Amino acid sequence: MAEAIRSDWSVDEVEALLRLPLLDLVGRANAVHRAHHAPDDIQKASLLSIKTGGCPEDCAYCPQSAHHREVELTREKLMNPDHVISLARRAQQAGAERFCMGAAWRQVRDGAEFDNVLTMVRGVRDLGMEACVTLGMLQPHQAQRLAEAGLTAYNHNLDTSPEFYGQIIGTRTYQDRLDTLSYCRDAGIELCCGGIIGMGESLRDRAAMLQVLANFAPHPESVPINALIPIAGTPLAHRERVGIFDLLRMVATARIIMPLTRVRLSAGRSDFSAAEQALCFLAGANSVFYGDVLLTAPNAGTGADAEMFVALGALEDA
Ligand code: SAM
Ligand code: DTB
Ligand code: SF4
Repeated sequence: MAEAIRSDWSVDEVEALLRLPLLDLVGRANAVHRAHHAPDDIQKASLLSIKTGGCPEDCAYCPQSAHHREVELTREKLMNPDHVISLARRAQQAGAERFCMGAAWRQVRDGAEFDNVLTMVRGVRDLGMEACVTLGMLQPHQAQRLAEAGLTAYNHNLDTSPEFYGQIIGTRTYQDRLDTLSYCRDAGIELCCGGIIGMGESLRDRAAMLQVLANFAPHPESVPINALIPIAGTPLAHRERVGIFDLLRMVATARIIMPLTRVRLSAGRSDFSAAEQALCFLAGANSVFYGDVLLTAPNAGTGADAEMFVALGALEDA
């Protein structure tokens, strides 16, 4: 019988999972995965930056922060809804099931720009796609309006542990993040909430972040696991790239403690071979960002992904 879904994990328990012998960890994660999901169901989510750069927040990893003046990035104002919807249609034709739109805002302000985002959400839903947005902090009435527009999910990452957070972001608090997440939950919007590894955090920090996520009741419906893309001009530009086994441990542990969640291989995926990604799918990852770019950084191309999905599929008779 499948074990109960828990929301009372301790950091010690999560850290113990992260530290298991790798093959035991992956084996356990695979058993949980198969008890709750079809093993070949991998969601494809396409990303679009609808407003790029010039963000007042100081997130150390992010090329879109106005604090990192050395980053080479062209700022772009909010895109026109018709254009966004036409790109969503194109992503759908390429096989994406979810369309995620990101704006480099600290918070949403009521007015014409927010109204345009609501138009984008309605347009994406009218195509029959799932719609997700990530717009920074929200107030309760804004979450309500997004829900009324038909938004499927709101992306708002915790990024790291409560203890390490202050080393990465100084312009907002962990509690600010938790507040926005609770407004979304109250409005009936699914949560897409995860984090980044490879920013200099300890294994304990990784465990602590996963513990916060797994103690939401219900769990976030999607948990993106990002491997830091060190971007020139950001304070984290010189961090070493995350290795596959660190990513695998993170994915497998997330799967074990959040059995029903979609665990998404997110930023940094293009550094890993199809075989390495296949290990992550075995360990319970069942979603990817799909398309040639993430928000501003390159992603695994759709060509390489098409090859990978063919290789992962059933063999046809020659
Ligand atoms: N401004 C909104 C916010 O912070 O919620 C939305 C956009 S923000 C770019 C979305 C997420 O992208 C961040 O929370 C972070 O997890 C991820 N991200 C940004 N830059 C990254 C990088 N260089 N490597 C990995 N993940 C990154
Ligand atoms: C998430 O967790 N990762 C995505 C999405 N949610 C919005 C963004 C990754 C951004 C990587 C850096 C860039 O493209 O600028
Ligand atoms: Fe980047 Fe979002 Fe932080 Fe702004 S709030 S700097 S867009 S991660």
